Amino acid sequence: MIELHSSPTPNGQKVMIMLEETGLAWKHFDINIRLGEQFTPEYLKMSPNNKIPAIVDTEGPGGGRYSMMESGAILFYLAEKTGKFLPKDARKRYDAMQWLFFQMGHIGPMFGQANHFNNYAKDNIQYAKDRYNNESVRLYRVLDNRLRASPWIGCDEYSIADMAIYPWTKGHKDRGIDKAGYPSFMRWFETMEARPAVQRNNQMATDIRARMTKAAEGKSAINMFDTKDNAERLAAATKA
Ligand SMILES: N[C@@H](CCC(=O)N[C@@H](CS)C(=O)NCC(=O)O)C(=O)O
Repeated sequence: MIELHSSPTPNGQKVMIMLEETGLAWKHFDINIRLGEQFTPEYLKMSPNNKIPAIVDTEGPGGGRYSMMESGAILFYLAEKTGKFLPKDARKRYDAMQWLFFQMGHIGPMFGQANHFNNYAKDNIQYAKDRYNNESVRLYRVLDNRLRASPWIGCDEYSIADMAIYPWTKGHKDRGIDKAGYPSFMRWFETMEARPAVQRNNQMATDIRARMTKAAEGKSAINMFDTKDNAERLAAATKA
């Protein structure tokens, strides 16, 4: 059984999609990052960087529980465990890995910072907004170009690269990304949304979010974006 200790953000959803696609037995354990649950000593044992998602495989390598952080590594682990969604052919496998790393190194960080400076930063910093918004639009162009040459992002097979990228691109309309300007991206996006596992993920993400909101009622939220407080929270939770 795979325990997914997470929240349904894009990084959490990519793992949910993979778990649904593979048919592995799994269970979601809510980690409410707005309440600071990523800083508990128990969670930090699974995810020392205090981020979601983390998994525990109750039948890990060699037998027994095995925990992991970092969503890209988790997708790779689940692909190797099941023999699914990472091609056997070496060239295709390396192609898929390049695009998985592209998501981890570019789409996640740039879209994440754009969201931060557009919606959460306490100061209105135009330079930061422009930098990350421009990068985000550029990355949609990279995706559209790639998908003009390839049916799927990684290679000619559906893979963990597609699963990693899809949840991040759900906000494409807000960025003015449409069929006229990005036809190949939109063809892929619609193909992704037609997959039953992706549809199940989207419904679960809505349900889990509602459950977490309800569980948080009456509790005080942390300011997740205060980096000084976060450093202190981590130090307090891990002091020797
Ligand atoms: N590279 C990490 C990024 C994970 C990440 O940034 N998670 C965010 C939510 S999407 C988080 O846990 N934030 C809580 C915090 O910063 O304290 C991964 O892909 O797993």
